[in-house]
Amino acid sequence: VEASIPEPQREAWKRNQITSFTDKDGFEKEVVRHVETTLARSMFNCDEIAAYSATSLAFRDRLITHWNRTQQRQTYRDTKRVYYLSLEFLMGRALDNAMLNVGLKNVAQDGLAELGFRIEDVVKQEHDAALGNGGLGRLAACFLDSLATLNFPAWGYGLRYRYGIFKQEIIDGYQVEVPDYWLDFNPWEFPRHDVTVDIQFFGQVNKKTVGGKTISVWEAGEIVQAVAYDVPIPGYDTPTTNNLRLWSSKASGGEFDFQKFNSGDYESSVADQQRAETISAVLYPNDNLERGKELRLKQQYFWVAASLYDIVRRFKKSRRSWNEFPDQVAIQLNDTHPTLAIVELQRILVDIEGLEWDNAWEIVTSTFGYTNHTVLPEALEKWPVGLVQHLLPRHLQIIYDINLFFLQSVEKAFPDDRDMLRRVSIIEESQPKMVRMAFLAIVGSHKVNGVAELHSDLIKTTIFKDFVEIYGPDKFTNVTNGITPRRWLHQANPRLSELIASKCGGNDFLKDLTLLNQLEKHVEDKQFRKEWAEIKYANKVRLAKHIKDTTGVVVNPASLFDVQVKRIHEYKRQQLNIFGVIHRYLSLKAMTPDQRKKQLPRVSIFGGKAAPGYWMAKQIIHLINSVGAVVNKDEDIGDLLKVIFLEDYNVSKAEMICPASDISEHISTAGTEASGTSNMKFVLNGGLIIGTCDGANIEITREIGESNIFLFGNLSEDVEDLRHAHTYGSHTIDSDLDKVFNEIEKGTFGTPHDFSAMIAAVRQHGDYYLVSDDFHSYIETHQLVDEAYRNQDEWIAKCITSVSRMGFFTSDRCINEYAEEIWNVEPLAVDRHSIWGP
Ligand code: HBZ
Repeated sequence: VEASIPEPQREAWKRNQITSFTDKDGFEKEVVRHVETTLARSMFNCDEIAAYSATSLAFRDRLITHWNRTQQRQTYRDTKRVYYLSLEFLMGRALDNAMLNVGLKNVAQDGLAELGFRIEDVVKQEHDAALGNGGLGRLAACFLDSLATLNFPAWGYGLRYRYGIFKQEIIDGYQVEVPDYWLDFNPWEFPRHDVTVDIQFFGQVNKKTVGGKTISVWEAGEIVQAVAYDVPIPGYDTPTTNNLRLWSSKASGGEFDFQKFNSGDYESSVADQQRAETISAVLYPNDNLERGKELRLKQQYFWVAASLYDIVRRFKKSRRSWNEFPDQVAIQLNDTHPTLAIVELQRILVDIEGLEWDNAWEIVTSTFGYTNHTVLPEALEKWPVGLVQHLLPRHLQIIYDINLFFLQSVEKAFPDDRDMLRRVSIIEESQPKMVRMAFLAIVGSHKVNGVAELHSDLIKTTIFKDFVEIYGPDKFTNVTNGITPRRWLHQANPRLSELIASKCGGNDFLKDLTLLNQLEKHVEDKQFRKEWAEIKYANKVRLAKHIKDTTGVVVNPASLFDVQVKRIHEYKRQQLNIFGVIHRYLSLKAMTPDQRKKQLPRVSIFGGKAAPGYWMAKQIIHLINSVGAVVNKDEDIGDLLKVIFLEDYNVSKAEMICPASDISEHISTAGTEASGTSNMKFVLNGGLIIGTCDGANIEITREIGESNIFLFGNLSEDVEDLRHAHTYGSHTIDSDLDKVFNEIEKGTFGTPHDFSAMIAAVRQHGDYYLVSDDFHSYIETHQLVDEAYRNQDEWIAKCITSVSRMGFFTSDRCINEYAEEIWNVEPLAVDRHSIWGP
């Protein structure tokens, strides 16, 4: 590459290489320069937002130099790259993370202090990048951090939503959604107006004969432009800075159609423009629910087509033969949302590049891997055939051909099993007919993985059982989820991170989390336990302050903090938790004052968003707030019980909440939560968990030991029978739960009618989520929690032991597993000292 540039010119560029700041003075210079030039302000009107902006710009400049060099290095080496396609990247704030990953937070802290600012206040000015719903989107963000940290040549591809997940306000105990317009000032993105792709929709397919060969030509009905916005992703303690490319939609041909405009058709020219821009306007706020909206399908194709165009363009630069494509490119599908990429690549290879079908299909299936995140039937994506036909006529033909060849092969292998063909067909023969995206993703990929052991076993024995028979078990694998310890320990809990470093021989554990096992030999160290406990207490004080500031409720930081924060969903069973809280309240009320004095004070903390259209989830939020309104002002109860609902749970709130928890709740009906990742965050921050035998809870138990976790409830293998019994046998409700329901119905927590559907779901509608079946065991286990917490010394020992055994749950381990088992890619070693060279 370098040789193509004349020597003198190259020398001039090298002579003027940008050098990034490395110390306080250099940092301050950059901040002042940005305040005075980029922001056109001065020391007289530099507020915290300006200080945030200038600091971010200083770090951004630095990242960009690293980013450029990383890209040059990767292009020069021409090695295989990973492309992670995800409709969601729940990144949270970038500045704190960037400062820590490049190892200059102390420098920035001192520099900002000299300029008159506290770094904590500056960092808080940043708006979360909230381009995701929950676990799936945050997993993608953790993966980007690990990919960069481990020096993998990797890109993320997503959508640049103008509105991220809505902001949640609680008004009169109800959730109210407020739009999240976050792009006002975003120093972390680079618009690439030179990187645009035309994306077509609608239209029809025509056959043409070219050189004696008949080919299909898709004539567009509408064209929308995709514009790239790049976000640099810095690795921890490495110069590798990868790229997250987000696509934004724009009307093709610029602002609006001037021909229409000039001919007086203003309205329709503006409407065209708006229709185009709507595609990347908003993130759909549903988690684990598919609603089949046309705009959603448009988003998916828009993003997938732009990304593939980009990937193919990059591949073509190397002038390799198409058969080498899978040696250069691995594409991972984060759930079924990007499944159209399979069809699009087949279309590019066959229709545009002229490859034979079978040859193209071999390339396609060797390129893709598919990660499944759910077994819930309502979350499995299906699109009406008619809708696909209308929007993407050529793609529907290709889907039918993929299905035909697939079914032919199945028929050959299972000649006597007609029903098998119906069951595994990519086209569901329903009214209307539907395209089953998960089946398409399986057929078009070489590996399919679940996200925790139980989940990966479940998909093999339930929803994808037939495919295991067809392809054999090796196509299906497990990669248990993980989290990045950089954000979820080092950034969220700096004091604990520092204490750990002091016992583990420095910060290396942040890159090799198994080094945490060195903590175990210090468990008996009294002074160490004391410092550990002090840090937990300080984190609780900080959360208590936040609770006071945002809800007005005063909580005692010496209480046991019991936390459940995650999206509100019946399967995650926040209703079980609040029913348990009511049970505790009733028990306390029934005690004499003397008995009460012996009780352990507790704060039950909830947080999470309900999908705007999920009525039952919203009722659950309302019940939590209604219980809080009664309990929190009950003078008999005082500190013994407080019930808090934290508004607008998001990544930056999680960074404050996880370090402040004593016990957190991961209590989904067994077999429903694919993995869970907040369970890992809470344990890593020195909290214990109460949970069901579900998702990654099972592996956490295996790692940290049964005595360090509070497990309860029915097992997944018994769920089906229990449900069957509810519906067809006699269904008796747990007597303690019945008392809770009676109290709600008495009106103790407001108008009983508001909560009648929640109660009916258990009493009359078969209790699908087994709330009653698990209630007794749940209440009993919480009593064990109380007892354990009374012995603070042992409690702390449990926490330390657990943390020391959490090494497995780093997303670095996950990424290495994907790299080895699915992607077949190697990291690109970096020479820290050579800047230009390979
Ligand atoms: O993915 C979650 C799983 O529920 C959780 O168990 C797992 O740990 C996590 C990471 O693997 N799934 C989601 O968060 N799913 C969504 O947010 C979602 C969003 C849009 C959809 C469907 C699901 O259309």
